[in-house]
Amino acid sequence: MKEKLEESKEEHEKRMAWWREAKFGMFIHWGLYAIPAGMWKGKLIPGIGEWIQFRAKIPVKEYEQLAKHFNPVKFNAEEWVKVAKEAGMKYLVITAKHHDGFCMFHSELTDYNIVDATPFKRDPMKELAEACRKEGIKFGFYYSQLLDWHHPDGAGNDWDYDPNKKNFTKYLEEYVKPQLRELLTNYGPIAVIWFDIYSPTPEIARDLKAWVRRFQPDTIVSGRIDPNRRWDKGIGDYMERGDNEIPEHRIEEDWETPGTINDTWGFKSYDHNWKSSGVIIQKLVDIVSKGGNYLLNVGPTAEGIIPEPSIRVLKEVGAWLKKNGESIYGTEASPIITRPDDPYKCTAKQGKLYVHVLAWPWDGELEISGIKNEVVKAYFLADPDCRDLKYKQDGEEVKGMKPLDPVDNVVVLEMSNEEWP
Ligand code: JFZ
Repeated sequence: MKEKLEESKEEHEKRMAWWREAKFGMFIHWGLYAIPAGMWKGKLIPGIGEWIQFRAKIPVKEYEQLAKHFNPVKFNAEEWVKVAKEAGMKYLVITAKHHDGFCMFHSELTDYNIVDATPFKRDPMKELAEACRKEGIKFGFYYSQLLDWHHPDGAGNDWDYDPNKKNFTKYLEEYVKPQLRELLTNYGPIAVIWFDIYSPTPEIARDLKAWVRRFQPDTIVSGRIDPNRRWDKGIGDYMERGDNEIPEHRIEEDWETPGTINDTWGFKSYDHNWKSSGVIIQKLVDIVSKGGNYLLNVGPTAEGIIPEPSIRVLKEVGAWLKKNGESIYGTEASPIITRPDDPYKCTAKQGKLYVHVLAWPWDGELEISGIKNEVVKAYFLADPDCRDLKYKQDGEEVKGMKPLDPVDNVVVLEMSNEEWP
């Protein structure tokens, strides 16, 4: 049966309010693929870790065996949620079912789930939902609605199943929808359902969205519910960018960049290409200055541990946010147009312009243009005493300020009145 959906702009605005304030969330890719961790039968399998079954064309019967060995005894929901909270993240989205089809939650629809098929026998989604509620972090599920390499009628696995014999409608009606019902009724309030690449048709996308609304009208639906990659308003509640992709300019519509700290989503034992916390902070600032959110991934191990290099980076980002969070959370995109090679990016709140100086000019003096108001005070946001920074204003130009921090010196310019920005 097809769901009907009509909803007002007000309902949409209300649903998006927390998300627009939040700016920064934790993505978690966790599943059976954490066991091979990028290696199959002694071979390094190139590409992102969670795609190993596809890349190595592992037969379902073989891949399934991994479940018997999945026993993440070191998993601790409270610890994970604390890592997110300490990092300054406001929401958490975790893979309930990725493309490999293995369910990381207890499902009545299949035994291929963490409670029934593994020695672990616990439902980590229950524990995480609970821990998030306790810590005030919004909780959401990633759910692969199109690709399912395990289900005979799901898309993507043509090495085990004949694509001509697949019945996608059956998979959708008798599997995907009932599973979404489980996710939306057994785990308390669900902040986001993060559908991924891509619903086959606009009709199916709309139907899935209405199905989500039926159980939890406040749940935000990701942009990849749309049939195609799109950079305009589609069927989802916001636009999802490509992985790690940041647009060149400010975008008015709500959008999010999903990002990795190294080069994989699911854990890979030999991916050590970690971005530094400085790079992550600058990406966060870039994204927020253009009006977007940053959903930053961690890929826990098969033992249930978030890799130490990720934790270190997240701690450092969190420490920076503790001092400079005012310039991120609840801000608006930059009222000033900056070019990619400008040494600063901006965010704004009423009467305040936050100038994130990403690379202090070599001559040591910062010059900002496009200031359409009189500046009455300048100071570093990280300075608890808000000591005055020296500057000169000449029309729309503010010049002469000197640096403090090697990564991002957030300078606050307070305006004489609140009409701009
Ligand atoms: C998808 C998944 O296939 C992948 O495993 C991971 O979960 C990631 C977050 O999302 O991969 C994509 C989807 C879209 C683009 C790139 C990778 N894109 O639009 O550029």
